[in-house]
Amino acid sequence: MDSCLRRNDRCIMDQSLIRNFCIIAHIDHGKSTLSDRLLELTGTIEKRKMKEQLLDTMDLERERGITIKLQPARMAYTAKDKVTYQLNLIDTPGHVDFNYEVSRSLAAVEGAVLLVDSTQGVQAQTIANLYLAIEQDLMIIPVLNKIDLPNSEVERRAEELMKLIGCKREEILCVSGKTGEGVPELLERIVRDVPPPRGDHSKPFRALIFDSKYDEYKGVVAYVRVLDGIVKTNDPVRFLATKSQGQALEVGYLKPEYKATPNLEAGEIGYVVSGLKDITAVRVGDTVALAANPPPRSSAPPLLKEAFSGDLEPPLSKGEAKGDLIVPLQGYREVRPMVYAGIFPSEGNEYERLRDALMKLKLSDAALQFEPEHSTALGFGFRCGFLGILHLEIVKERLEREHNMEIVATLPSVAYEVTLTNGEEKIIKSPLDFPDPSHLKEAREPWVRVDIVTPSDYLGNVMALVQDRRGVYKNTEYFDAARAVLHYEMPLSSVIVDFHDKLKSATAGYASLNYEFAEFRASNIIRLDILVAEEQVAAFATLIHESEAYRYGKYVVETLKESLPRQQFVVKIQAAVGSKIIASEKLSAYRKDVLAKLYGGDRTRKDKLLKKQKKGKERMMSQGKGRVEIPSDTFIKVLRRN
Ligand SMILES: Nc1nc2c(ncn2[C@@H]2O[C@H](COP(=O)(O)OP(=O)(O)OP(=O)(O)O)[C@@H](O)[C@H]2O)c(=O)[nH]1
Ligand SMILES: [Mg+2]
Repeated sequence: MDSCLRRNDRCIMDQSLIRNFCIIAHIDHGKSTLSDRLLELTGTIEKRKMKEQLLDTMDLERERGITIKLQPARMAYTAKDKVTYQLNLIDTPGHVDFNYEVSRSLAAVEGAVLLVDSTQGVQAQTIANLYLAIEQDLMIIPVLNKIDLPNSEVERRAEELMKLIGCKREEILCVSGKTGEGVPELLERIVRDVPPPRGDHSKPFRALIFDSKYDEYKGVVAYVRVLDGIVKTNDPVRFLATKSQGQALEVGYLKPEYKATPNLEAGEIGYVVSGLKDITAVRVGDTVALAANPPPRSSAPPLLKEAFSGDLEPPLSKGEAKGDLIVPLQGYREVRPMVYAGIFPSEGNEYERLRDALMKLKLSDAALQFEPEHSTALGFGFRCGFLGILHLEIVKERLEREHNMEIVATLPSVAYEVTLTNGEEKIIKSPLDFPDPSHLKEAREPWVRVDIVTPSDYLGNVMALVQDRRGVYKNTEYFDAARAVLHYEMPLSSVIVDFHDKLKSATAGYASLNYEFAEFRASNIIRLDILVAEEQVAAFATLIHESEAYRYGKYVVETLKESLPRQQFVVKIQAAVGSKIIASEKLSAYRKDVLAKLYGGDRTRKDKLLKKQKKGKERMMSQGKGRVEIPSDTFIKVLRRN
């Protein structure tokens, strides 16, 4: 690149030639496809190597057609002014469950391309992600996409965008990620409008870790945004919060594959291979500095604060680096999981392997949380926190695919706060930890603020659905007569499992949903147990609002009846609250036809065979074989609640 200045014999990247930006949007509005065109137009990827949604690098992303992880890519772009710029793009996911990826990406850049599908208009995550970008004080470039489609409504959607961000019509670009129309203009706009980074080359090196990854060959790789200074290959580095030391065995940028460079400098986005074997040494949100530059003694690195998805502190470029002393950047607050579920190895002796797999996975999935848990039925495993059901499914699949683990996941549940009669306060993440009602003074459940964007025609349906889920109406805002945003407060437990599906079917697929944590509120929570063949299935125990226990109990019992394989004996399936059975079904026995080979003969021979079969079954039951193995896909079926 011809953008290298020389100072003190060092090659210095002129920051005025760097542009760092994200693409943010509602799910499926075309972020990854637009990224393809940017990579293509800038010649970053050769035509013959181009494939659709190239930045969706995980198999799972390609199979499902959704982005799960943020993905940086560097491009060199020679603009109309004949100057070559370094563009650092980060493609982000649109699904609400991967929202933490978006907020971490936003902290690494100066600008955001806000993409809106011109056939769909502004949706719930358009608004949510826009607010995240505004909180970070980013330059926003509004773009309407998919203008090649016949049902694209550019002017109407432009009105929506103008209303949402208060921009002028001429500021909105119109593009097609499919055909590439309008994309050259977008590149020019990025160069013109996204502010260049303002780091200081002369200060000691410090960089924010916005993502990390476990690479089989390289070990732990940190994705960084350099704030100040420079790091060169083989420089000794230290991680301020974890206090670990390593060596920058390799530094470079992503294209999106690794491209090693001699150094990384102020303003750039790239990666540092730490050379550390310990997976816990590198943490997202931490600051990496040179080992020669210790933090000031008076201000030990602050612990990263607790927080909620999306709600994050800016990566303060305000933090001062005084002399040789490095002040840690104010990393990310940790995410607040929305749902918890137990994850256990199918084979009891695989606990250690599961722990190792979870730790490696956490490096590339910062929103995942876990702590050890023991269950009498399932043995040693982990209680894991997720941002939603899709997140849970993805983690489960990644454990199976990338780490070759066979696992059982318990029913997901939200966390509750309880106050015991002795005044003790507890957070309950597993139904089995819920206190006996006689010790319980108060239980509180999490509530969320919910935004639903819907065509006005379906307002009635949406309202009925939310009411059915204990929702509390707040207010409505209109984009125009035909589309509105409804604001509600709802218990999180009513939202996480199947609310999105139900909302889609109530609105012919048109409504979209976003939610964020509000607070814990006092609630009548009870524990519902499921018994199969009179034995409690720990993995099915669930905490639920009293008013929903009957309906839910009945649902689980019926689903189990449909999906459990038949046994050689009659299986009772029951839902119970304490000792009270509130729903019950019987799964009839699978009968081996012992008379099949019998032809002719008299009644006594038949009776004899049947008697023998009955005896056999009795003996089996008395030997404790009346137990029912529950296949893991049955758990998933119950969980899906279709
Ligand atoms: N006709 C047309 N289709 C498009 C355009 N852009 C994207 N698509 C299609 O829209 C679908 C979603 O595109 P993606 O690029 O995966 O969308 P995304 O925003 O990255 O999705 P997530 O990352 O999962 O949020 C794909 O089927 C694309 O082929 C466009 O400009 N025109
Ligand atoms: Mg995508």
